[in-house]
Amino acid sequence: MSIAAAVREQSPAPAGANEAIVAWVDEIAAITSPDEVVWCDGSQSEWDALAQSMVESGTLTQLNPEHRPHSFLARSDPSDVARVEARTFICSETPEEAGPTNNWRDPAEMRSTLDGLFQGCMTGRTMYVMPFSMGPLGSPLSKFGVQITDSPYVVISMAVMTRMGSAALELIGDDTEWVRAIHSVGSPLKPGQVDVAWPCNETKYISHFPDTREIWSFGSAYGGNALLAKKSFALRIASVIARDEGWLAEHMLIIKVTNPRGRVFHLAAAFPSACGKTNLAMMKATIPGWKIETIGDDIAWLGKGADGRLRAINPEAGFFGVAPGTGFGTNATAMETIWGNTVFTNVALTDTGDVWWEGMTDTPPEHVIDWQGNDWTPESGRLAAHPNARFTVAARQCPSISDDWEDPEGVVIDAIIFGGRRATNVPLVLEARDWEHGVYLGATISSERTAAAEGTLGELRRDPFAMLPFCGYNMADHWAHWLSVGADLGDSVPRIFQVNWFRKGTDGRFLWPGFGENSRVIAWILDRVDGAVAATDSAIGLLPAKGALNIDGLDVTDADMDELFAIDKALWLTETDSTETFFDTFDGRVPAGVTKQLETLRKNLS
Ligand code: OXD
Ligand code: MN
Repeated sequence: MSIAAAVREQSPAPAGANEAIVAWVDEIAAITSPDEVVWCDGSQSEWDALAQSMVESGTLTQLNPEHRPHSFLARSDPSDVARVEARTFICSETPEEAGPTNNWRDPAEMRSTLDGLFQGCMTGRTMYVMPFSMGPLGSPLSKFGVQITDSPYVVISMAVMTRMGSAALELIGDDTEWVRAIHSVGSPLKPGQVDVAWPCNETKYISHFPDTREIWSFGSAYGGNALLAKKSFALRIASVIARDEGWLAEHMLIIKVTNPRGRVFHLAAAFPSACGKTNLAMMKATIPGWKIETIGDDIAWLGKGADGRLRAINPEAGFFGVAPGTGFGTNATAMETIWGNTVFTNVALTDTGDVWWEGMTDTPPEHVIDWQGNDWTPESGRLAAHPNARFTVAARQCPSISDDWEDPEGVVIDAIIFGGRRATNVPLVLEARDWEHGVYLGATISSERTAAAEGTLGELRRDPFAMLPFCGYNMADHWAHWLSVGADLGDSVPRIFQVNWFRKGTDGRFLWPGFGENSRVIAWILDRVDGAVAATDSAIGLLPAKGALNIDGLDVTDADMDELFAIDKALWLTETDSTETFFDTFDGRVPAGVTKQLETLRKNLS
């Protein structure tokens, strides 16, 4: 009997399971040689049993239920703490299809490398099969995937982050497309070998095959490297599917906003990593009468609805949020969300069995166990939580979750926002003149790598559409695709805006208070959509007319307001040169609609 058949005899596929999935699972089991195959049903009892077994094996620590009910702490291997962009590959037929912003590998070469690595890589371990839906079960906008993994930590995380289990499997029929995702920590066990708390491998490959809609991930159990539904499927592979099918898979949060007149809007917003996206997704408005509710904090799938308007769903079911910096002062909603039923990774453990991280409280505890399991005091001179420490929690637990967050038709998007972290040039808020100009704003999103000295431009980290590490095909083609989606939407395209919470004065100080006060900017944006406030044209786009942005009660001087919107033409011209150099890296593939915007900007500035 073949290994695969023997394994199947031990743990048969659920009755009625899609035959193609069953055959594929057998095929992967034959390559990876697990001791056992388990088909996940996504039930609470399955989750609890896995969590309990990881408490027993030392992978998880159960937190004190008095403080944090039904919650756990995982400490990763210190070498496995974040997404590894340098080990993330797009294996399209040609390097041009992947484009200059991706690591390309020849698919045949990569397959041969992976064949070697995956051979027997699950020996001594259990192989879990996780069918899942990205997007609400049964929504016409949802897509299916099946992930195989040998990490129970990945199973309990995927169960929070996606709709995973029997209900998803039942919906995958013979004609349903599904994405194949194979993950291994790459750490086979010899007979009798004692496992470590966080198995992983120094060698890491996060490989994507866009043509066959496949993901192969080896060597890491952390976040986006291992929870393959998230960045790998919902962005890299989905962006290719979206290009082929005429929709958009974007690194965007989605919020619902109600204005004081009771009108409801929906906004999608793209920000590079570490620009406060979760804060905006869960923001409490500081101006009276405005209400913000959460639909998604990281990824949006957008497409033209039957009504001809751009509609969006959040394909995820949970939040994988960065813990450090999250506190009742900065994001009270996130703190309320993680009251319990949460898996924490690489945060500190307090003496009373709760979690702590930098920024959670103003005063640090006197003693904790740090993310590496060592004693820590405020005098230790190092961080108690890893800067990329995370919480994994169900979206439905968020007190600001919107009642339409699982609308199977998606919500109508009224405005799109592009943000970055810019000390110079980019004003607090700017409205695009039209869709093409908006696509230019998306294509030129960037963050300043180094602090700008007075009158200079800091070095720009280009992050077009905040998709730099997440676009599964040539970024310039992604811009062309945005242009064609806009053309297809015609007059019903949403308005596009750019925001920058991080502009600094010549004295190096942040000019804008940020956090909840950003709701004032959201209010201006939606008042524009509502036709309630004026804008003035400028060289770079439409700016709030004097007095149109509500700063009542804010401690921002008139001089700071002027600086927040100042246009230094010389500095802007330097930026257009930098943009041209960036566009040149795409070897003539940047669409004319985008290069034309650069010419217009230069003309306006000179
Ligand atoms: C994330 C990221 O983890 O964008 O969401 O890096
Ligand atoms: Mn993200």
